[in-house]
Amino acid sequence: MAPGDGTPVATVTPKFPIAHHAWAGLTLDRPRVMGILNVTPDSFSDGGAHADPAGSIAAGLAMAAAGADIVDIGGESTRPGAPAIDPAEEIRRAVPVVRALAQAGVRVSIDTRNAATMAAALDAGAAIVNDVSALAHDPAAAPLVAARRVPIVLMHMRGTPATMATRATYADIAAEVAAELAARVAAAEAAGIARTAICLDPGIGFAKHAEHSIALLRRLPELAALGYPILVGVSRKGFIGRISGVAAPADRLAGSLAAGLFALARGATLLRVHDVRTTVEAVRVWHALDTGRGADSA
Ligand code: HH2
Repeated sequence: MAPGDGTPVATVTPKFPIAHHAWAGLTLDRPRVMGILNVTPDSFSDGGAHADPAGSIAAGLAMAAAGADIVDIGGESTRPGAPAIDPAEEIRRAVPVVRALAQAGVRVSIDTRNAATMAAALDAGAAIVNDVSALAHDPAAAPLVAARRVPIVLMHMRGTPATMATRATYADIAAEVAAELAARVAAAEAAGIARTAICLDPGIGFAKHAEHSIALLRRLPELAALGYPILVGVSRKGFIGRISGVAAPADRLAGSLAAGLFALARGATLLRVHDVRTTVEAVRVWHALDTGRGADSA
């Protein structure tokens, strides 16, 4: 299906009455919000904003207070073309922030492709691993996640952030992404990771041009049909800039909300976002309308 060809999107049915098992200690009977905390100098939308640990810790606490269910801490930028960094540097950036937020009672995920960083973050109190390579980058990662029995986000990507732009060729994007994610699920389960530990992510913007991200979001029900909770990260991404004409990533909140709510209506259960407070408000209203259960249940 070509994007923008006027093909109707998949039928929408309220999905939150259909309960998933809990994931990462979160019941999935309502949408959940993951706040993005990049402790990097070069992330695409907030690089350098949280360069010192004290500022990062304060920002993470503010996200939790604003209603984030998870705070996702990343010490390596995965923007298109970004170079890989040494895990020791990633650990140096991320782990003090992980430790402080975990000690404050925040549910923390560590956004990394490196097993050494996963181990250090888990030791410091992280509760979830978020791997944009779906455990393909580091052969030590899957055994580690299995041994630690922690929840894991398996995200779809091809190649590496440095090479992924050259791999964005699809004949049938939803079928190919579903098959490639299913292969990563099989590898994870073969390594001993429990089915209930797994959450899937379409990897919006990773080895995907704008038209691919749009087509994949429209066909998200086909990924949800794999039977795992779905996390979607659309916040401030390039396709939103392309559609809305907003060049500066930090100014893409309106488009990010529109795309996030669209994803929730088509099978996503968790949203990974920069703007936590506004997203939580929007999600509460959307959920009350979707279920008809009223504001008190949101
Ligand atoms: N997107 C980014 C990084 N990590 N993890 C998951 N599960 N899903 C995503 O869509 C995703 C992710 C890229 O966004 P950001 O963290 O804002 O920027 P950068 O990679 O430049 O740090």
